[in-house]
Amino acid sequence: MDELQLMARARFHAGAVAIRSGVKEHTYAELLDRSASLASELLGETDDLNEGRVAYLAPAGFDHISVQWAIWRAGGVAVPLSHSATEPELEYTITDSQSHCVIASRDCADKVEAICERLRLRLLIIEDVDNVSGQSLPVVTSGRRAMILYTSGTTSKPKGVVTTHDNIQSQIESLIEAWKWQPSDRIPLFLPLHHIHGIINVMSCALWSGATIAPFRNFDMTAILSRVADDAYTVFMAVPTIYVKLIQALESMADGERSRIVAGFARMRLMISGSAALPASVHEQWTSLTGQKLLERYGMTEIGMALSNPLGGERRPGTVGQPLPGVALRLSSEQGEPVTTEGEPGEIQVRGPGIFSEYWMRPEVTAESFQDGWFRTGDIAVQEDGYYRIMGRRSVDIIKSGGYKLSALEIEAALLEHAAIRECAVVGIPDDTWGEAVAVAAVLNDGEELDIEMLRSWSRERLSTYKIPKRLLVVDALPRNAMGKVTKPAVTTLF
Ligand code: MLC
Ligand code: AMP
Repeated sequence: MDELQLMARARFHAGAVAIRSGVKEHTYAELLDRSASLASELLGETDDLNEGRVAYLAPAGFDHISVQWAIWRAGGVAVPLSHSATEPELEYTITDSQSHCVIASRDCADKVEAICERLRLRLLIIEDVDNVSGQSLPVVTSGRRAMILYTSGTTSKPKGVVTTHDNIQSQIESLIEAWKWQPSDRIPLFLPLHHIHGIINVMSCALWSGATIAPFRNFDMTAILSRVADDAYTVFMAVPTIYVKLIQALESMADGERSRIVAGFARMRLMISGSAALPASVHEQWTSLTGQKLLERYGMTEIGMALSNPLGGERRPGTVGQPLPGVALRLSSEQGEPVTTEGEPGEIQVRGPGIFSEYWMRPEVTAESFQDGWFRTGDIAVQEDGYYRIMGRRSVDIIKSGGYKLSALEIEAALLEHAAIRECAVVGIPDDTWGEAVAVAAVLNDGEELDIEMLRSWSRERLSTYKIPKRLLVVDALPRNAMGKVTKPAVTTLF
């Protein structure tokens, strides 16, 4: 096959509207044309990027998608950057991925200009690239690397998760089958586009199906709700924090306005929650407000989506359903034995064509993440009446806040650079809106003083908003184990 499937499918849907932003529309044909021009600019004198990494930063929309497709069509590996990242965080992603070029929209360029100058990298401004026609593009086989997404975890710096075109195709096809995506679907896209939820579940599934995306720069609740009332969308995907915020907003509205919006939600074909645990109480509140039963599913950057409540059958609050098409899943005990008894907890391990190929430039970490060919997610679950329920994570160093995965170790490393802090331990504490909020217990250097506001304003230069501590507890000493190593006790004993 000469062309990647995504582009071949776009040709099939050429005249359909791929993106609708207010009154502005872009067809699939326009995406194909624009991405070909950008690909040709990226290629310059070469005929194939040969998996060279290209980092990019642009708001959700026509330019963003054109750039992603251009990188793929030129044979490159797409490295999406985060809008909320600080300069040191952006520089880390660009250098760790060894990107040779950065593409930005004009309004985002100031975030990467200084980095590109310092690292002597090419900075391509999307709006400066002219449209050209008749360019020849390389044949990109689907086994090649396609994307690197940065994910936090039990290492102090985020790791690059590499997926091939084949991995991505499997992840998409599994969801198209399970959730019956159709060309008539219309979905708002407000989740960040440096994470799998926004990139695969929303953007790529919609584009694969010939559906229409309505992009937003971020979660603009007022604009989105007014479109919901007008029946602009058939499918809706969000993290639990967003449903909590929506419930709060709907409950504080005047009756007339609320009933118009609620009726819009009620008419949607499908509403999905994922990326963090959806409390059963939120699930039930949403149903009583809108009549919609949210479909909760479970996934991870490294594996795509793995478990889902059914489209057609019972959607059980507090559970994540059953394995999705193409996903083999097992629970493994602490001793590494398969768990086969209902109600007995084990680590979720996954196998299948959608699983990532490697952590970028970290062969040892990649090898440690698999057990006999099964990817070890670090999430603990049980099976109850045939449905899986997530119980928590193996590591306290992983925090999920607002749907973002955060590494306690990364935040600790940043905070230790503060002159007042001698030692610290970062943990996630339960939070009704954010799922977990970042909290820090710190031992100060002699004679130093620190309060949460001082710490937060200092952190702003170094950490993305959602990594900035929300609580600080100054302690005389941190708890230690027999070896003298700091341990993290249950949060209730700390805060
Ligand atoms: C922001 N704030 C937080 C916070 N994030 N406070 C506590 N904890 C957090 N995590 C604070 C800010 O400091 C600010 O406070 C105020 O909240 C508003 O910030 P904001 O950034 O404007 O918030 P908002 O726009 O409302 O964003 C919330 C959100 C966003 C839920 C829309 O966090 C989001 O888009 N999350 C989705 C992340 C995602 O896509 N994850 C998927 C990963 S993939 P102040 O005081 O400054 O006003 C994955 C796999 C899978 O997980 O299964 O899908
Ligand atoms: P990320 O590494 O950002 O892709 O986040 C993946 C992690 O999000 C998983 O390992 C889980 O811990 C968590 N997660 C995703 N979906 C759910 C869910 N429905 N319930 C509980 N946790 C979830």
